[in-house]
Amino acid sequence: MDDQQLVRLSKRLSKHLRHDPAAAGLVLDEAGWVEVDAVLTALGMSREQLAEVVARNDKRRFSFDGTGTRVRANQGHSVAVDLGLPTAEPPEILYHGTVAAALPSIRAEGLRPMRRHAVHLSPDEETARRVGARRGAPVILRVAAGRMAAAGHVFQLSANGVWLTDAVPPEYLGPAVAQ
Ligand code: HQG
Repeated sequence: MDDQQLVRLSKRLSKHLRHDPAAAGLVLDEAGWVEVDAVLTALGMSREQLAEVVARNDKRRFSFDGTGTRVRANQGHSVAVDLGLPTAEPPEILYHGTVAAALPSIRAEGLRPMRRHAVHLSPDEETARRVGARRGAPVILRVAAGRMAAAGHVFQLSANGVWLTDAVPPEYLGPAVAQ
């Protein structure tokens, strides 16, 4: 399939596997999984197309389970799911890409999950820059993840390399660096 179709199918999958399964008549289990056959029927795609979207997706947003009979989004949900990810020891520094307009509120209350389940943190500045750039001119905040973990904050690493945590209090945020 061409790149445009890949993006289109990926967006539809994201919508239904993260945010609105009911709109496609799908029901996610508590860990976010749904039967592949149900997805194919609901979204009108072939098994080969689904496999290609899962394999070629630029951010590896989706995974099949071990048997290949179920599929889920790796992170980014707004519906209630417990992905069951193990807790992981983060690197000393993680990064968060955002825009300048959000900074006053972020400085006051720290990073919050907003409409998602967890705050998403990036392992490197380039990834954070791209995340921030979705909303405008990106700025990057350094997050003292090592200090947070030492203070008892829990981190999880999604299957596609995104670090997840409940919230980042302002004292763990470094200066904002415009890109
Ligand atoms: C901001 C995409 C005001 C936060 C990306 C962000 C990522 C605050 C926005 C993944 C705030 C939330 C997640 C506060 C946080 N006051 N604004 N206290 N705390 N914010 O989309 O991190 O393509 O939910 O800075 O690439 O931008 O969907 O989070 O601007 O990996 O796979 O509130 O989503 O991946 O926005 O992005 P989001 P995010 P996908």
